[in-house]
Amino acid sequence: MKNNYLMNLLTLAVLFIGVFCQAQTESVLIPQTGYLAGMGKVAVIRVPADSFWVTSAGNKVVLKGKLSENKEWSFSGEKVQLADLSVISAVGDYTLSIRGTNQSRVFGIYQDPYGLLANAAVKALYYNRCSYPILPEFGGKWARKAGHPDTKVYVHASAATEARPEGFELSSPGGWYDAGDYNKYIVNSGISTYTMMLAWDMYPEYWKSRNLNIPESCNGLPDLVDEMLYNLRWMLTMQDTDGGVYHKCSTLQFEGFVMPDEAKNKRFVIQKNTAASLDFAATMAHAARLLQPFSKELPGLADSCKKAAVKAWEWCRLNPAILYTQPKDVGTGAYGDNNISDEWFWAGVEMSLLTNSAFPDSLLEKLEFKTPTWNNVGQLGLITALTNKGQLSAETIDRCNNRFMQYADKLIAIANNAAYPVSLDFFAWGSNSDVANQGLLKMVAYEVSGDKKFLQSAINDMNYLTGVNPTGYCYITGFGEKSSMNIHHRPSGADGIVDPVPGFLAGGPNTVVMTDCPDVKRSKFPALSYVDELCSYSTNEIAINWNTPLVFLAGAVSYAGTLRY
Ligand code: 9MR
Repeated sequence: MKNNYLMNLLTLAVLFIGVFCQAQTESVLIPQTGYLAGMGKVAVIRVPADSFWVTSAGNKVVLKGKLSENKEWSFSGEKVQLADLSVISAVGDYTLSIRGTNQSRVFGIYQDPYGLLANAAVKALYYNRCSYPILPEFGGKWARKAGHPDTKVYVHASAATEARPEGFELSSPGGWYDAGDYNKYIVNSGISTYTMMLAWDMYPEYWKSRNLNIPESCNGLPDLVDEMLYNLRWMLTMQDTDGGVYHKCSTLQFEGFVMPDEAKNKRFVIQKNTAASLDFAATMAHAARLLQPFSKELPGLADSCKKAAVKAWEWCRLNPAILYTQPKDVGTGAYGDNNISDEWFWAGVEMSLLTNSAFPDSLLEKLEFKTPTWNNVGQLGLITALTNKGQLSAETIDRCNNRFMQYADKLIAIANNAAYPVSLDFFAWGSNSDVANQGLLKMVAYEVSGDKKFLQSAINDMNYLTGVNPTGYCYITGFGEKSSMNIHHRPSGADGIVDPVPGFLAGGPNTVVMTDCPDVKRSKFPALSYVDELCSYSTNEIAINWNTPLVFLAGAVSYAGTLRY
């Protein structure tokens, strides 16, 4: 009896502490993997107050400061204030306390708060390899059997030609599973593979020394490049003999939440189209140049990429506007895109660098450049142009630079005015990847201009993803004290292991689909509308095109904190 009473009391106490701590955690938002030592650091405060103080681990007060004016963020329907902690630069653990409230939070300052995360973001792609067993020595408790050999996939009616009629068998093994589903899509693979290549192009010194403990780690190539190659090689299998490229290698409908080796439905290559072929041409053209220095380790591969790029490009010139339409019997990801002028621009830039063909000048003027996504790839063309200056005329570079920097400046202006210091002005499906891609653009702007405001803003983007956001989540699995746990990812859902596969960026809040978890009440504010439940395919899925900008950004800011300064 007495024991029962004590137990109840204990339970109540635990509940109370739980609720209390929760409230505390939510009121003071800090990046949960730590701040980067030598750079600016802001915390977002969600209780009204005037000032704050910071104590070091030894309980010494190291900073007293005023909070900024409060500002409203319409995306989360709240007013918040900022605590500027920038003057503290000594590595260590600290406590930030808000005067006049009982709110405080422990935070860390480190030389390299993003290095492990950068590694894990690449490793997540390894965990998502198709046709591949994840062995315990590389995958730890997330080891699993290989799934989807894809050595026999079938030509779908929508892709049938005389040479390859409906039902024709071909082999399309390897590549990464696109996301939480087990299918493989060319348009999404294009931007994802490119983003990995860009990370290598821009930060070779950083990436060449990173050991990710993947099976290829000792093959003499950088692990980042090895992981990229796993998807690139699959992409090569998706080209038809006439040069056109299939949209996807997919089952007719999504598989259930089972492990890869248990998902055995027939797979098809579906409908060639111009967007897929342009993305393919751009990616292969870029790869052909990137792989040149590795011709000893990878004999013939750069050449094969070049041939594939030229063939796809020629096909596009003959078939300039074939858009993907989802066949009636197919229900997997559509990735349909009705505006492909940005794809024409990106592929045009890559082809012009590869084969000395004309630069797509008219598109450079006409296009509206946006934050990169699978259906908005114009910026990738600008980035390639700006990072390969040598081969283009000074006048072309100037024009690319103007267009690119105009957009980068716009991002900074948005972040400077926003209550949360990020550049989002819309919450799309995969909003977190927009933050990551905006961070990527800022890092490119930083490299191009040398202006540190871009680096600082990219770091703020990283901090948003690791906890300085209205939900208080660190959106990267396996990192932070409150991180996404129940991602919409078939292996994570089916493996019987509590912890999700680590290193994945959850898609993030948005209000596009409010009904994916019918039993969960969703906030109408887009920045708060995130559900850490497996059912939430619209906010809690993971995807290769969301993880690769995280790879780029985490690596770039980790480089800034370590090798660079
Ligand atoms: O990322 C895609 C997003 O932009 C679309 O709005 C959404 C709905 O069509 O689809 C997303 O992509 C999904 C793809 O179709 C299938 N694999 C999972 C992708 C991430 O949710």
